[in-house]
Amino acid sequence: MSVEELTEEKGSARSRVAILGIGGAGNNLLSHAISGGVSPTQCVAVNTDRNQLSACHAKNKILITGNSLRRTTHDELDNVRTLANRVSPFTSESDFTILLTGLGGVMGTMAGPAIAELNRGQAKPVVSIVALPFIHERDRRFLALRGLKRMVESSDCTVVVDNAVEFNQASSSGRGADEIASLAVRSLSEVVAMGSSALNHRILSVMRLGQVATVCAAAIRSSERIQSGIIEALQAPSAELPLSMAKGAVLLYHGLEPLSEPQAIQAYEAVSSLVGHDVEFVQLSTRSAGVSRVSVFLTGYSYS
Ligand SMILES: Nc1nc2c(ncn2[C@@H]2O[C@H](COP(=O)(O)OP(=O)(O)OP(=O)(O)O)[C@@H](O)[C@H]2O)c(=O)[nH]1
Ligand SMILES: [Mg+2]
Repeated sequence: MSVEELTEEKGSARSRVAILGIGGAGNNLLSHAISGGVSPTQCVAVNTDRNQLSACHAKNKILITGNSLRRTTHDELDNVRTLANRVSPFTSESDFTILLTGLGGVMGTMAGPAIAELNRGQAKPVVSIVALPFIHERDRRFLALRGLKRMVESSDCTVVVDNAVEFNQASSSGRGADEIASLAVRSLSEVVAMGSSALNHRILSVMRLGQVATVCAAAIRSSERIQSGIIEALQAPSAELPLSMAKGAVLLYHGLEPLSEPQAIQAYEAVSSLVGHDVEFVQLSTRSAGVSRVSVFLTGYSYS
């Protein structure tokens, strides 16, 4: 068993996290995360659509004008790179990037990977959280899978949230994918910002076990019920990937009190028994006065 509990280290330099939302889905998911408690000042919305951009709650906004994204020549790739460069002033001060986008449209599929690559080129990790189109968007799903290939090449880890999956969380907005993506952003950004560089290194090493990850979440009545919460969460991962192929798990718990060591071990045992084998495991608790929640990133999947 490889359980590793890492606790918040006081006094160490905090990481600064930039959260980017690209295109329509990216902007919506960003607003969702901000409504859930993410600070708008750390968020940057990028879009070709002026109305979507102005509706987004992010503090920083970049409007991409013209239809330059629609052509696909080599010149065009340079263009996408230039667009990506416009993001740099907003992310230069941060040392971790979370990128949110939908794949299958033009903006997110073209500019998302380019922006991820550019940020990562500056020696900063990039975790992308991408929404895949609904089943009825057949042509878009095809495009999205091609976009996903570029996204995984450009990111340290790509968390897939498939709109086609039926989520078990009764979501207030009726869109489980939005709820789970926004919870993933909130919990990851909070944990990265509060942790030490050693902790972030450990989280990243588990996320980098594969190119692709899923995320699962559930509300928990009390930390005593952590095992049943994990069972509930793992019933509905954000993409249809077999649990048995996961190699790692990053467990983030939000509750009144952090998980105790025995509870953390119970949590690990629940994850490993559902996956069917031992996994690399890191868990971290953050305090929250609201409803207790657990999110589990299952990592180690390859793109194919
Ligand atoms: N979960 C979720 N998915 C969304 C949302 N909006 C769009 N999507 C999905 O994301 C895919 C891409 O759509 P958009 O983000 O609107 O596309 P875009 O990147 O802005 O690209 P263009 O508008 O074509 O330039 C769609 O096929 C939808 O399935 C959203 O608010 N939530
Ligand atoms: Mg759009």
